[in-house]
Amino acid sequence: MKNKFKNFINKIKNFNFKEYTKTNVLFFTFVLTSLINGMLLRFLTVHNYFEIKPILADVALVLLVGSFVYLFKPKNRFKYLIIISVIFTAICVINSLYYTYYMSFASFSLIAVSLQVVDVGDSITKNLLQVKDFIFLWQPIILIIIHSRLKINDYYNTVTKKENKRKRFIATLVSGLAIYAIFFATVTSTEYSRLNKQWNREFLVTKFGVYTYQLNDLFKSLDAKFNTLFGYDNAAKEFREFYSEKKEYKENEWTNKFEGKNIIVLHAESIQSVALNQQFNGLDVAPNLKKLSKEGIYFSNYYSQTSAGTSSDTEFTFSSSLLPVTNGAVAVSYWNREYETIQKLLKEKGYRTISMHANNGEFWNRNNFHKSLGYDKFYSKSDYVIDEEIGLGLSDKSFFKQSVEKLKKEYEENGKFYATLISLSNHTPFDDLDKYGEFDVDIKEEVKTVNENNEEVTETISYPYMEDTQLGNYFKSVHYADEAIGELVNELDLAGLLDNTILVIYGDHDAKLPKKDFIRLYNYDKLTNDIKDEEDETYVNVDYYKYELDRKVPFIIWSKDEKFETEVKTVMGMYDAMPTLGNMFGFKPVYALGNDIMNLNDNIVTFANGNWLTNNIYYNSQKDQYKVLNTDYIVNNDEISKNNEYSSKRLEIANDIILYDLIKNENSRLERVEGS
Ligand code: GP9
Ligand code: MN
Repeated sequence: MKNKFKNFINKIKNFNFKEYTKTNVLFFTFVLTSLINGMLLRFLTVHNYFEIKPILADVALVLLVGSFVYLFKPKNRFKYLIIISVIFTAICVINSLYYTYYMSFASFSLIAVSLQVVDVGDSITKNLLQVKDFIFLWQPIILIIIHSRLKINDYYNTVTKKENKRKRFIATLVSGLAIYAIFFATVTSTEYSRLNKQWNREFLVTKFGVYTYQLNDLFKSLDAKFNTLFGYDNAAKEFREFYSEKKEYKENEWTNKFEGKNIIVLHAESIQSVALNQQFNGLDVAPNLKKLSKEGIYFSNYYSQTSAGTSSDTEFTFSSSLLPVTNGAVAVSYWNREYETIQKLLKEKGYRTISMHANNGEFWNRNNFHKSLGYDKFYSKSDYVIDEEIGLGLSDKSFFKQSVEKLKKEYEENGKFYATLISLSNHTPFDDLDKYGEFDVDIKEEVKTVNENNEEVTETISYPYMEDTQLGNYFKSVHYADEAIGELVNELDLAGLLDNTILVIYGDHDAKLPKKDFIRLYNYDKLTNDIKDEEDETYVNVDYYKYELDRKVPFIIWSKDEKFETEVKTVMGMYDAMPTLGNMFGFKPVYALGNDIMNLNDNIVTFANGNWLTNNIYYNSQKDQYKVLNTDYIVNNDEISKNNEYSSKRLEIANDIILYDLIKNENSRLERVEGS
């Protein structure tokens, strides 16, 4: 044994590296280029520079996969390596593209959702395809060039004579395993747990590298399919325990206040709260929304909780008070489960439930998904005359006008209703500028000068400020969307549809705008037409937390009959809408994960990526760090871990309900038990 070990050490000592590389040119090129691409991807996405751990993981995996090349004859080795290279390159290209759009990484479980993204054709080509996403293609090209050079020099025949195939295979495989062992020895328990859960994908690529991440993702995605078959009992047990304590509904001044009234919900595409607070040259970006928010009940710290399913996730969470799945979109992959929704609970109270959206009914699988949410009728693109187009399709102004006519008819024929109108014009990439109408996002100033006739004249100077930025274009687009909302309110009023009706408006999610534009918005210096110096005492630092907090969206409840003039400042998520509305309209959800905000002074908003927010703390789950939002607030020791537990419990319960169809299955189990 001792001798064997000595021999082994001697072998390592005498190892002729030069000779080894010379006889493995193609393999070395493959390893090196794969590593460079893995690093490049991290540079371009998570800006993770030279961290050793993901490099170790990359080396280990590339060696392991590459080692099998030695089982092939030298002349066939190129074929094996080029196939693997193409796969590795595809992983990098797809993830780079995916990150540009979602700020996250691709997953096998998301294939169906990613195809939906391709459907947004226009915004993909204009917004997404960038040269940097295809830079990775150099790898297979280099491999092809080197291979043809080697062939010319009769390299492969020379190599065969010198090598021991089996030995090389085992040596490479063992090296890969050994490096993996070293790597895994440094993995912390948090990292293990996240690798197991697989939803914090940004974190995983940062720590494990893209190749190991993707391999783990493949196993996890297959595992999820298996789990649906096997993990049921455990999930059902957790579900029963979680809901065993009956939800207590405390009454408050809003209880049953709007019972029996019609409800019009406006799902306002990409409307972010920043737009409501913004003015240019004394003019509001969104004067109508601002007016409605002042007159109605305005929830000014409301956050969307979407995952990959964006618009559809918001529809899901708003309607069911459940969080979306973190792999895939409920609307696409899990629409055929049973959910408790606002629509269904109102139907029990005699409401007719209607949805309206002028896009293709297949988008986000709404044709099926809306039935599953409990809508009696879905009016989609084919029900509208496409007489004016902006961005993705029919303009909001035309959509609203036609929708009011339909709604009037519905009301006359079927009575009391719950109707959701999903707008479309304010969708990324906000570049239909000539259709939005005039709205300048510059700074205008009047200066008095003297002309050639010595007369005093007033001249207007313009400083470009937000002109020609994406955020500036967004404000122009919001200005149009807001004008359309103003027209909607008027048309509803003219049609007599505002009497005895409550209007509910929410921004469906943020508009994915670049951080650099927010830096300009807050720190513009008109004299230099540039950003203020960071040392300047008025400089606003747009860090991770500021950006995340700015992603909030408006939530407004408004009635023509009564002015509430109420602002609710407690932080709130999309999942709090159902219980809050339930209290006001007199329905009581059983499975809601959110809260009636009118009963709370503080709240926890759980985001799909594991981040959470209270009135005082924003917690960043990727970094396991947090920011205290009020300077005089002192964080209690247990608070972070308690809130982490609260959030992961809700993510887990929602995920299990969706995956295992627990509402349906557990209810039918109960019926069986009670019936027997
Ligand atoms: C598409 C519209 C936009 O019909 O609802 O969806 P999004 O891209 O925001 O998820
Ligand atoms: Mn949307």
